[in-house]
Amino acid sequence: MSITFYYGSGSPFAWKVWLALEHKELPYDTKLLSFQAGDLKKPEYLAMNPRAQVPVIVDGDLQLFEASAIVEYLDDRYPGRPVIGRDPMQRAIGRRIAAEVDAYLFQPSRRLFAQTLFVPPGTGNPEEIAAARGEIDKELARFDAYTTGGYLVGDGPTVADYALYPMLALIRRVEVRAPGQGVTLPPKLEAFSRTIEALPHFAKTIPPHWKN
Ligand SMILES: N[C@@H](CCC(=O)N[C@@H](CS)C(=O)NCC(=O)O)C(=O)O
Repeated sequence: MSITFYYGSGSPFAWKVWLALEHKELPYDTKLLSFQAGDLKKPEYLAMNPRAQVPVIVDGDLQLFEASAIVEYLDDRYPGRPVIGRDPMQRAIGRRIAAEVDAYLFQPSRRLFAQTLFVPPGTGNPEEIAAARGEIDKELARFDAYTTGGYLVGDGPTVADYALYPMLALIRRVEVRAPGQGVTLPPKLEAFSRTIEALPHFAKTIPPHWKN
């Protein structure tokens, strides 16, 4: 039976799960939900995720939300092509970096996105934008120290890469959509982004509305 993957275009958390599904070469169907159309607030969706967020997967009797829990489940349930890492030390470090993305990089990023990507052009609060950019810069310096431009843990992609890359891609997109208000990635994180984008399964996971 195939997994059903509910996602929203451009959600970094959904993107993490999508990269993991592809990495593990699992069969899955996608359900693209529209934030604007209120798909996440519909009763049938709230029954799967009362927090009204993407991603969700359905696998047999299991309905699961929270991206990190989903990735953990996929590796437990389908151990082939592990995505968390190969040995206990790699697994611990991969989980730690993924947790750091969620806990520390996402917070200022979400504030920058709110003032640049999700408001009419030029209407974001300049002080809020400046503060968020400063905090993102500090966080990026930390993540930059984790990479030489290749994978974050070991010699292949893991959950650490699949957590960090989508957040970096969104951060980069701010400068494209709101020139002058974005953040420049440090060189090693730029190289890291190229490493992930070179993965054979990467192109399939690009947010659909970014291709237009
Ligand atoms: N901790 C959650 C975060 C999920 C989340 O924040 N999803 C956002 C999109 S990035 C969402 O669905 N927001 C609902 C909305 O904007 O209406 C996870 O890891 O899955």
